[in-house]
Amino acid sequence: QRNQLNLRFMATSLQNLSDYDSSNFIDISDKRFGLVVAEWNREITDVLSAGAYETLLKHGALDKNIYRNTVPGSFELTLGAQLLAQHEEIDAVICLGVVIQGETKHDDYINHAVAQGITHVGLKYNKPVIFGLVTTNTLEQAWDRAGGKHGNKGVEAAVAAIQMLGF
Ligand code: DLZ
Repeated sequence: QRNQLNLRFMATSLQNLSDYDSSNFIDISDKRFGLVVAEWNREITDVLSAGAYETLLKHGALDKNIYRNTVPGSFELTLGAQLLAQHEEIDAVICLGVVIQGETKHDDYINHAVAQGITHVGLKYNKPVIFGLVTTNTLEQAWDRAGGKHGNKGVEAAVAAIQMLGF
């Protein structure tokens, strides 16, 4: 049984962020999405943003219903999410950022603040607010999750939003 558990863990930990099953997706052609994208590590967050945007379009969202906004860094994702989520016409918010570990614990503080903050926003407005934060030790690991060997976290975040709209 232990081996089975280990195998299951490995399968989960190696899951490609861009692999998903869309067979039970709802119609999202009338849904409005807010994207909040951190400008810190912008080359990477642009790729996450493109992944999320293209995934929404691929599954039926209309370009005019996707509102993309930037914030300076990941710490500001929470307020950006709230400013979008408070609008009744927004159905789901997708937060995208890249936080790389440095010499200090800044990454821990930012990651925890964003996780708690956007959880709060989602519960306050009763709508999906998705945690599309890449949190890695190195830039290379971040690129691996932005169109690299582990897929694209932006794609995963968009899929999570669609799935939660169908909940
Ligand atoms: C200050 C800072 C640092 C050191 N590192 C990152 C990072 O890796 N990723 C990121 O998105 N933002 C970082 N920031 C900026 C903070 O998120 C925030 O924008 C500033 O502290 C201003 O509140």
